[in-house]
Amino acid sequence: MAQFRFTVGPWNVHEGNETFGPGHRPTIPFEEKVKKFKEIGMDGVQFHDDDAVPDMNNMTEKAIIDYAKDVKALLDKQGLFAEFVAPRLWFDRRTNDGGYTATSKEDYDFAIWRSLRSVDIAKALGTKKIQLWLAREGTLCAESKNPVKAIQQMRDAFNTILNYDPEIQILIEPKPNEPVDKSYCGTAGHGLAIGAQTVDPSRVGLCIETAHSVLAGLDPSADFAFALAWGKLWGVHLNDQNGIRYDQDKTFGVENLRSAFDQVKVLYENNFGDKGECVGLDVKAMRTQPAEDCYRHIINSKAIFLKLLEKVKKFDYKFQEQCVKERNLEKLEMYVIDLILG
Ligand code: XUL
Ligand code: MN
Repeated sequence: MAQFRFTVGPWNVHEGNETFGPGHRPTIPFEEKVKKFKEIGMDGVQFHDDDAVPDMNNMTEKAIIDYAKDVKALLDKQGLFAEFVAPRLWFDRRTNDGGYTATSKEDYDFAIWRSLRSVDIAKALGTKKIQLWLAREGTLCAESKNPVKAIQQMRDAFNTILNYDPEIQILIEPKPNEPVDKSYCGTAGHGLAIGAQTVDPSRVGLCIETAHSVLAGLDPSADFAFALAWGKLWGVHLNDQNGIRYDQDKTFGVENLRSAFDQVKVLYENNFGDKGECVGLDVKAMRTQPAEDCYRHIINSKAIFLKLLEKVKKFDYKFQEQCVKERNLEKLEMYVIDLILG
């Protein structure tokens, strides 16, 4: 029986900034966010490396680990765990044009340095999971890179991380575009393919995000199933997305309710969570949301997930079987709609 544990990252409570305007909500200190996460029913926290250790570029490797240990104590105090650490390779000027696929050796080395520090931070926080959102691994200008070499270089970077610590696991979070224009590793299939080329494919899996599947023109629940079929769905980022446009990170289920139902269904049917996998809610509040209620999107995402879970548990497999036998999929479809609406 699937037991779901919910996680979010500090970036999921943001000031409301977007491309066309700055944020207008005040910045909430990390410690306050963590306390609130517990209050609203989260079980764990997701981290970018510098969410855990803010000034890490200017710190020694030992100081980074010590700082991360203090963050672990803070989590322990709240009864929360760390799900993963993700090296933030999309911020720095040096990784503007890719980290693992950088065209300059210095920039590549910086990306590796940050990635290995993420491993150190993960260990200090008590997790084995390194999540790689390959934000800038691709091109803004196709002719600027040798694509074959760059993709092999990305595999080399994964190998360096895997070789650095024999326990560490990599979760690739694929996304087809944004901020990069043309991604080299845009889908679950790409993630698994590159994982299979590493020194230890058994330590490379996936975190699939609803919106990223939609952006690739794919169905999120089918993407989950694809990873589940090989035991590779090690995390999910649930949210919602209105078609192929900018990445929206909407509250789970608000745009495509039936798709959200199917996502919960496939997770439930396959005991997602039994091996410690978490239901990550990678959602962002609308820019209009007032500061006094700026966790509402997280609260709603969990509530919608649990409401859909109740519906999933009522799914009549006998009726489904009958409809399939009769080839009466119109009948089955109406049943699903009635179940969701009922
Ligand atoms: C961006 C995205 C990130 C990652 C974590 O599209 O989903 O928030 O999940 O770095
Ligand atoms: Mn995400």
